[in-house]
Amino acid sequence: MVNYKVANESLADQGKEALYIAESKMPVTAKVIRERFQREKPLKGIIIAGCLHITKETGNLARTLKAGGAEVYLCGSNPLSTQDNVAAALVQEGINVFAWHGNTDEEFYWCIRQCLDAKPNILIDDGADMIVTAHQEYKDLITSGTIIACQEETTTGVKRFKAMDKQGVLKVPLFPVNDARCKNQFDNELGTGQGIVSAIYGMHVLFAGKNVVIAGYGHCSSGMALRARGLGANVIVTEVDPIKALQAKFSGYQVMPIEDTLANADIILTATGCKHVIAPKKEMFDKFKNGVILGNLGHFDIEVPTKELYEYAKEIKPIRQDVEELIFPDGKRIYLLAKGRLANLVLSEGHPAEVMDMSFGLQSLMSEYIVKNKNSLKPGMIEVPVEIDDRVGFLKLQSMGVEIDKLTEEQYNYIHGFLEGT
Ligand code: RBV
Repeated sequence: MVNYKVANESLADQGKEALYIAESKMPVTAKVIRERFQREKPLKGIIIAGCLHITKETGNLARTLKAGGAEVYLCGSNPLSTQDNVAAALVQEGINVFAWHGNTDEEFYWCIRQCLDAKPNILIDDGADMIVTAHQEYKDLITSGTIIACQEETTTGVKRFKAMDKQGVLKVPLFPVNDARCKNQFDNELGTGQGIVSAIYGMHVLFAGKNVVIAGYGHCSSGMALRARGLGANVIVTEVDPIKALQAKFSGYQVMPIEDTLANADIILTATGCKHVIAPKKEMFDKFKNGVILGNLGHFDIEVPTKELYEYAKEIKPIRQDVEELIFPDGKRIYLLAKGRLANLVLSEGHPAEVMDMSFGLQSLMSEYIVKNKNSLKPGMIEVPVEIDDRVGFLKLQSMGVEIDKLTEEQYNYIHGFLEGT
């Protein structure tokens, strides 16, 4: 029996088409690994719960896990990122889905609880909400050993788990899949980087000649700065980390405090993982240039002070799909993308299948690794083994028909030795 709650089951055919397109661009996850999983069934008898954006790419991860023998439960990791057609199609394929576009915060957690009620053995989270809920409300799943281990997809989630680990409250083995090279160097840099086009989808705006402020210069935001520059924008980067600020400066961007950018910024896009990148104060809001576009590509909707902006606005007008015009008391108009939520997921379809192929290839192989090593995993953060990271990289290259050199024995000994010098 399939358990589910989705928006509209009649969208399934549309969802199947979307899944089909993504599948053709995900040769690692949806072909090589899936075909082996199909034969070997490494996840037989395992229940996997994923709190992920319900997209055509995530759908293909779910199919691969199911091919490996797992029973799969899915809920959305953001109330506005669920693609309802994909959710409907997955239900028809026997995947348990609790997700619909536009659910309330209360419904969001109800969906998470439906997945946890299934007593999953592996949790795959994106942003930490499901695993934190398991720690707070489903302690028995942890103490009984039902949960073998967990995987985290995104930077913000990893940050939360590092804090839990430091405070001694992380009670499960946790693999920060985000931190693997095959994840953050492609999904974050290229996927989020290219996600700046969500501002174009949202407002149909020209970047060339605009003052575009990119808040942050980590993996995601440095990719965004590069793409904005490529579109001809005058890019200004804001940072709190001196080294990242230097990297931005030496890459040729202007660097300054965000407050100093406000009077001239035409577009402000955040991806810092922090809160209140623009301080939630009237004095700051009054500095905005008339017509500024505000968007966030970080995981949570608190980088741009959405709540305070709504409170300050005397009028809020939806003007396009997922774009609102906020009219301030002095008549100034600003444009908020996606209610301050991940514009790259809400306004476009999420990161392209080509990069999600690597992220989800890692998630698939890590699920297998967890089952194989279940008796030796200890609570706390555990790095993704480098061999698995390399394996996904190798499979991706192979799928693209790209060959690389191999070390000779002599070269191997040289780079692993110290005796040879001047
Ligand atoms: N993300 N998933 C998609 N197409 O399914 N797009 C982006 C997709 C993930 C990405 O891995 C990132 O770390 C996370 O969403 C942010 O919530």
